[in-house]
Amino acid sequence: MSKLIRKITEEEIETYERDGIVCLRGLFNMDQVERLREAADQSMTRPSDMAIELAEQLEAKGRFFHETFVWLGNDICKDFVFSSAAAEITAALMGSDKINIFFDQWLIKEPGTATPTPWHHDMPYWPIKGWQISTLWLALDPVSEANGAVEYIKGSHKWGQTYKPATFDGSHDYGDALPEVPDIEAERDKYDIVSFELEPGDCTVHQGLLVHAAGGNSSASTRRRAYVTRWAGDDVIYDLREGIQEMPPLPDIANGGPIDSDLWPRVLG
Ligand SMILES: O=C(O)CCC(=O)C(=O)O
Repeated sequence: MSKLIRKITEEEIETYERDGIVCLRGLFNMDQVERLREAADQSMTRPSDMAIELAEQLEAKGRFFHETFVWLGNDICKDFVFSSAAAEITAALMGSDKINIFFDQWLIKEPGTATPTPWHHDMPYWPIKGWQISTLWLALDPVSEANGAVEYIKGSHKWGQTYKPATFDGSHDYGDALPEVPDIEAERDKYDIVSFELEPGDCTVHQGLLVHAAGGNSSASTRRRAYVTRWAGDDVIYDLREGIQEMPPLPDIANGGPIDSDLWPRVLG
């Protein structure tokens, strides 16, 4: 039975395909938001091995909390991954029958955290290949430019270029095989940059090659808690190679084949 409270429209699908980013409002309710806020508190007080304190590592003020693969150890997140509308939303946008959860993630910037998220795109960090890869960025607080709304360059998923991953905290060496992301800040006018003011329960979905970044949280008291889920569709295959993001132990599956595994289970299809 569908978990969607309404259909994803043709216009939303077209926007996602054309721009690589679409904003969807009100598809998650406050009950879900409250539960995820509770899960965020649990993670922030008892972080897993996959947590990183990014501001602390940079010796910067505030707190930029980052944790991946939360659902593996948190029942609220596991329930969201398997029982919310998120998989159906991304299936509709990507035109995919099958959906695997790739991973989930906290990206939480507390008030007074100047640390930006650098311009980057997601695919080069990950040991997977394909077009049907998307991220659902769910706001658990009101989000505006002041507290770190994500900015996206419309259409950059179709530039036909893959860039070297930008290290968020300088702890990982991704090698020199790929070119650096252009200095977008120096020439912002050249790009079609979009961002969204969000209410709790609103989300954006972006394609895995879309170039994006975020400022710090300069607000005095508005937290910026985001619960981010990464989803893989029909055409995604395992692509184990040098220099990928740190992950839990990787599954024993054939390189070049489907990613179905305990780490990346099917949620739909
Ligand atoms: O939330 C942020 O600061 C960055 C978001 C991001 O990089 C992503 O969702 O892939």
